[in-house]
Amino acid sequence: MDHASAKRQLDLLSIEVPSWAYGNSGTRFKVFAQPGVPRDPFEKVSDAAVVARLTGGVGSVALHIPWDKVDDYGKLAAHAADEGIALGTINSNTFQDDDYVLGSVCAPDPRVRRKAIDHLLECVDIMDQTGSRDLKLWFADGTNYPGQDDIRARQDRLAEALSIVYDRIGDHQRMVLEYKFFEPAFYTTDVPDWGVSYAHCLRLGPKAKVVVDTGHHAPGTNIEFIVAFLLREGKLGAFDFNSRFYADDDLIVGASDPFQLFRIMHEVVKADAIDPKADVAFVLDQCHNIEPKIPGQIRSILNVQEAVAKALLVDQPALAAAQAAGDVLGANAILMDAYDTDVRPLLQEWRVERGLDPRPMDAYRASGYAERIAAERIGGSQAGWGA
Ligand code: AFD
Ligand code: MN
Repeated sequence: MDHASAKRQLDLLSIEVPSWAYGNSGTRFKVFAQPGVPRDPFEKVSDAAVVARLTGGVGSVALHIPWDKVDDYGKLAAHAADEGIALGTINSNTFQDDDYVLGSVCAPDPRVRRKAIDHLLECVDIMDQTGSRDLKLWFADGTNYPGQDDIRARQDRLAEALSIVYDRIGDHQRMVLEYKFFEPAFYTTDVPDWGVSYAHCLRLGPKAKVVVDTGHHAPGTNIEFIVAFLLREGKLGAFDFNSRFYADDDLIVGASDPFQLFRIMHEVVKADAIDPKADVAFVLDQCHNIEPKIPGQIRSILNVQEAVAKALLVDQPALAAAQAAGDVLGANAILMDAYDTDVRPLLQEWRVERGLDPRPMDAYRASGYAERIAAERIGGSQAGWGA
């Protein structure tokens, strides 16, 4: 694709940032507090909007319930609109209540299962108020020891809960089911891989789709294969972008393996799925434990934009011809030519053409916003994981 066409495609790319990225976060060993961290969802939305205004590639901010519970979601949506960003995916949370010690929707106790289902239905009620399309379902459910519970029975419980929620969501809403191969459960996880998520979504119907969290695979997994397969099936609902070195590290997307991110986005571009009309949500799901929150999000958006720009530069006709001819090295070289292209000048041009500073990170540093929020956000209690 030529540069002008690539820029038009970049105009279409809309990434969703996570509200929880702006709050304090850490590992099970320590959560490091940072100055200026938001104290409520309104301040989180304001920080997300700063990233949106500087990068030009962010359309919405994902919420997490109960971390982002407010009395008036209409007021939060209006605040977001005033700041130039929309409210996006509603992330459910069935992993931080003592009742969920043996699972939530898959728990052996029907009372616990009902409590989890009621939470999911509450999230849909919130979606009706925020105008969100997607309900994110990630279940920490699983077991730690062989024999602890019945693997198939847990799938039956999961299917029953998903079916109840599916019947509740509206015609223009979706439920997106995320998988993760382990953690916090260590022996079985009830939605461990793309196949289980896909099978449940297939059974549920067209409003159920799979979420590919790039940090949720065993080392060495070919994620772009999963992405290509789900795109072909029309069942790729969303990404949760982050990167990992060893586990679900929730590091800055592209930081550990920019080539993998490029290969993933190459499949998305080839499927013409950058356009929001393709209904693939590009969501960041990260935690900036040691780096400043807003710059961490800006870097993440830049990494996704660079991977997409490289993928857009792949000479698709030449690639298809080389593949058809069985020209192994020729086809690989065509892909690598695009990956090896420094797209930063192209992106800087694109930003200037859109009236943005070509260097968003420098613009943020010069804005004084970090100093302002550190000075103003005194008192109250800083947002965190609620863990
Ligand atoms: C945790 C889970 C999962 C989920 C996210 C938001 O591992 O990735 O999407 O929380 O709820 O990171
Ligand atoms: Mn995720």
